[in-house]
Amino acid sequence: MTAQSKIKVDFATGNLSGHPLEQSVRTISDMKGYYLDERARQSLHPKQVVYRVQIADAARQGEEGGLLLGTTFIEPGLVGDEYFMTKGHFHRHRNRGEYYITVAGTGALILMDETRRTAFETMSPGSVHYIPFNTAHRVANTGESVLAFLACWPSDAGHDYEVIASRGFSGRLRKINGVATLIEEP
Ligand code: S6P
Ligand code: ZN
Repeated sequence: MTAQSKIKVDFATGNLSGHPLEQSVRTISDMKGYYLDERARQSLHPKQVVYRVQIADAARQGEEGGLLLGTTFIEPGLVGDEYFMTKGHFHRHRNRGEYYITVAGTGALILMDETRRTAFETMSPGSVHYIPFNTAHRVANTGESVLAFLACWPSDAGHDYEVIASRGFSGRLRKINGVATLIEEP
């Protein structure tokens, strides 16, 4: 007996199609507090999309032993000298890792361990990134086109946004003289 998979990935764009598919959007107004230059953020249209996330079979969230698959699309853009980026999170269950695979565009995966040591890996089509457990992760679009990446993570990982929302990462990725540079926070 053969069965047809219900979800498909378009490897040109990263777009998932089929169902069940859950989609969410983060706009400039959702990113309040995440950027250094709050006036620059306020000068942008509040409904400007920063990123979108598609998750296949999102109902599996919370299920022990399962895996989730999703695509994130980050628009190109800057808030002051900081790139459009995801909020970033630790997994609620800290001992859960994740894979990111870049499909389109260029960017940076910013990683911070629990001692607040921050580093980044550059992302380009085909690049594979392993996010170890106990590591906060955020992606910034450093290019001129949409950055799309696939993610695969344990369904029971959960998300802890609190630490990042309140303390941020210990470094910010900023466009300095045209170059993506990680600047340590004082
Ligand atoms: C989930 C995975 C991604 C992110 C997405 C948006 O563990 O890391 O699907 O959720 O890239 O980022 P954030 O920080 O807003 O969840
Ligand atoms: Zn994650």
